[in-house]
Amino acid sequence: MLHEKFIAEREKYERLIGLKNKKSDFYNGVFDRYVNPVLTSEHIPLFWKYDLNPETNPYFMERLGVNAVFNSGAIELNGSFYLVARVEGNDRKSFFAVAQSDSPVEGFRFWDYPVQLPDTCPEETNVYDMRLTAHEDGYIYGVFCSESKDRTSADLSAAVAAAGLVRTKDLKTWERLENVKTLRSPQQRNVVLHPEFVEGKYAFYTRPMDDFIETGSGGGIGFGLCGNIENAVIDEEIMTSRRKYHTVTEAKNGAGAVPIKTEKGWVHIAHGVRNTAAGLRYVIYAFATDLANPAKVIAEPSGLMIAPLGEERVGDVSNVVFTNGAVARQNGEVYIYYASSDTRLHVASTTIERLTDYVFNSPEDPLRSVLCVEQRCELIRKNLEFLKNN
Ligand code: BGC
Ligand code: BMA
Repeated sequence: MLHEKFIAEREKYERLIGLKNKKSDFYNGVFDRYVNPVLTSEHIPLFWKYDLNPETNPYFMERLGVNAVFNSGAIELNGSFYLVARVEGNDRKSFFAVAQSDSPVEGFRFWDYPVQLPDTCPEETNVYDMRLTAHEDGYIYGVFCSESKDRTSADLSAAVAAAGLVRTKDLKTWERLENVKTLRSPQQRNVVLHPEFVEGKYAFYTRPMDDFIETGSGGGIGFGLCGNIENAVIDEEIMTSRRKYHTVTEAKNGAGAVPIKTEKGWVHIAHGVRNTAAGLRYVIYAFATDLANPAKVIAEPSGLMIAPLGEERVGDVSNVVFTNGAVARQNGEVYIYYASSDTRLHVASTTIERLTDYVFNSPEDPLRSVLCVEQRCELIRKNLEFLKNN
């Protein structure tokens, strides 16, 4: 017999999955926001959380709750959209799970089981933030953060972050490769595999850091090459988008979605962090690198592209938006999956044309108030002139 509460909860769940999404009235010309998040903890199947048998669970009680669903890798395969989300149990451990839909903005349903990663590192405690790269070698790679306790420190919360690496062809069978090693950086998070070979090698965006939280001498988003993907060793990391004083990237920055190829360059949708009295504030920003030399920044519009807005501002880790996945379609549509406050996953939509226009034609940050005022006055002067004549 089914528990009556299960029947009621199942109806709620089906209503949620069937909910139609629509663009919100937010406007900035760069991207659109959608009203409903695409994934939340409520999207987790009931049979992942409850024991459905009334004999062993008479009160229909959650036995293994799920706290949050957020930072997700994203890919389109044969006309379906797949999100490999970060699911965080009530126990604070994260894991990956695939949700699928025919639409990029609604209807995502989790597969019956989460991803069971091959257990190759006994000391690995937590995994999160997978980037999915459809590489020209024919595999889909997943690069994620593999976190372990720092046994050299007396501090119980001291941790080590490394870049884990898996590959698959169907998102079902995952082959685990050696963690990516960067010889000059003791810690790594936010590592992304470039989709094409560069100089005949695999190319990674990295984020060198001295410590688990502080990037220390790490100057920004790095870039390095390696010959062997099965035992990836990057000996040199050169800097692409740098952290800068008094900008949105001052405390740290990191690659987000896999770079999107456009006629004018690779468009990167990354995150920038600054420190505040209220804690770290994460925003999303964009830049472009050269088609032939994907490490070289050729355009970087001023400031942030997506900031936490309204309800997005509040959650487990408030004042955070974060992306690690976008889908750029053949027809030019782009869907950016971004999570808010480490709690839920949203979608923003734009197009390759708009993104390119934004990245290449928005002014750069002149880095000082006095110059920023000049920059703005120039825009105002032109506009007032324009309005006089139109
Ligand atoms: C958390 C991540 C966070 C990182 C740095 C990890 O333990 O799981 O969400 O990005 O710490 O603060
Ligand atoms: C990090 C990331 C994310 C998270 C963010 C804010 O460093 O790797 O997992 O969204 O912090 O907590």
